[in-house]
Amino acid sequence: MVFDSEIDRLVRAGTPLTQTPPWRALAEHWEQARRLEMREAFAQDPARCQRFSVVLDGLLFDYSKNRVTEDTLRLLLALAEASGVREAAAAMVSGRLVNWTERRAALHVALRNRSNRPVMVDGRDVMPAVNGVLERMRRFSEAVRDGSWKGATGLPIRTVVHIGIGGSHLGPEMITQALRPFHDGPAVRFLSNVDATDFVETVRGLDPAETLFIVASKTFTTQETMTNAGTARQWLLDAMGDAAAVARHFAALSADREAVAAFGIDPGSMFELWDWVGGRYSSWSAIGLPVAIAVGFDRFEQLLEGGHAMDHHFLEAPLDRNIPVLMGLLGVWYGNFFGAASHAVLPYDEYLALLPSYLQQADMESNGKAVDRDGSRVDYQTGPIVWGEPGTNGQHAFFQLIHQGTRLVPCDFIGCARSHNPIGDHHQKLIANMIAQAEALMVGRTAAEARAGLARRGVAGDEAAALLPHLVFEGNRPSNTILLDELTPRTLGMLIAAYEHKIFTQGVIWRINSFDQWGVELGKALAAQVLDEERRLLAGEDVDLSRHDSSTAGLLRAFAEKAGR
Ligand code: G6Q
Repeated sequence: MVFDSEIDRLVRAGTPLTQTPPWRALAEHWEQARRLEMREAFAQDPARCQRFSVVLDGLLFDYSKNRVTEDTLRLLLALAEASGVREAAAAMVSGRLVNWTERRAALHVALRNRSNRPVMVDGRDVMPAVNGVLERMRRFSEAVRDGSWKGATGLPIRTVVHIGIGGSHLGPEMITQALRPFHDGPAVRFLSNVDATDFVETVRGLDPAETLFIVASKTFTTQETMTNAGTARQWLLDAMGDAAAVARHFAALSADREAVAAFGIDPGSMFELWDWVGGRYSSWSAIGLPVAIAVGFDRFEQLLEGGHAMDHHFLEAPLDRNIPVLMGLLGVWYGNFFGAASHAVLPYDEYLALLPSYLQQADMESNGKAVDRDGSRVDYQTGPIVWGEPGTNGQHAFFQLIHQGTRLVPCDFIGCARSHNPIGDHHQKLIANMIAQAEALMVGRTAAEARAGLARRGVAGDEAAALLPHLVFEGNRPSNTILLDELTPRTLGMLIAAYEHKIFTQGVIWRINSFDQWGVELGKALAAQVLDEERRLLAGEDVDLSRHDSSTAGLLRAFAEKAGR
């Protein structure tokens, strides 16, 4: 094992995690802390916001609207210490095999290591390779942007289509969309689903002679991506008629040089990533090429700088002032002690519309695990269900449940002080909504307040009594608010890295491997097997489906019958 914490030693000696002293202290404390009313805590301590917030470069993290006291934090921080969060972080950034089930390092920090300090993997510094690929990305993105990269007929590229899925898609698309105000390069579209509709709609209206496809796949074997890449190549060849055109219209982002060459992509247009870059942590690598093409390489570097600044903070700041550690601990507090099953991400910024689905993968694929570091089934909750939509839209949809439903849903509100589109009072309204929602979730509405409201409306007697229970809001619903000065490549980099380290912190506390994804691998293998059976059924063969349950076999036969008609 790459690090050995106090809790590891206790667990290995037979004490379950939830019976270790730091965990038990929290469980005991929870008995009274669960009764804490935030509204009273704020009334008693006018400095609560100041006490429970951290400012870092253009990012304010306010966690004062949480069901915590100084004691709660002290106990949560003790859990982080005893879990070895610091040691684990040091192990990760020094290239140790923190992804032990795949015998790999997890070095996304090296991709944004602007200090350039050596990072060793298997005794070799990876920084020269990282910087080499970045330099090639700079040259290539500049050539595509300034039109010196020509298509096969001599025309410059007007549209880039990025083909990838999962970790090779969600990050680049989310970042490209978030940085739209900075777009000054060719248009960028994203193609991910194996559903041909996605292909048809993505290339609709494009001229092949002015289109560049970027095939992003670390393994270069993923069914969806390779199918889309093959269809894109055919679409190009149908229009251009010359196989040589592929070299001018395709680039690849991958760890597999041979597979890229076999597909027919020029090695000069291949940008490498390495096995120590996890898919969902790969936007900082060559996988970020579409971002660099859209907004320019200098801005891509600013994104890396923001990530690097957050790495520095995560590694150096005391735990009680450490944004990702605090985010992680609050998640543990709600998930493991209050029983919250989900976590809502609510960006009040249209440019961050894809952040919830990006974080859904980052978090759920990383911490959706039920087996601990020693291979034992855990008997406590691990990663939450992450979901969300931008505000204010969400307010008119699912906020009802967060305010008055039976489930506790801790929320992250994310907004920016300055808008890229300061038109009229839109931005004031947007942010007023965000701040008001967080406040309303916390304060709720008491029966006395609801009664007073009814009286003001002239509703009294039996009618008021009947309505009253429906108008009461329990309140005491927790949220964090992250306020960025402005959405820039740098603050976006900080935000993403903060969430990455939050996820890591939680993985360490839950003693799980946040860097593997056997569930995804299973999906990849199963699809291949079933596809083979489906094809044979469609060809009219008599296929033995007895290995399947009757539902699966029945669905396969029904599909073949209906599709074959
Ligand atoms: C991410 C996962 C997964 C992966 C995709 C695409 O961490 O591993 O989402 O990114 O399955 O894989 P390829 O990049 O190999 O095509």
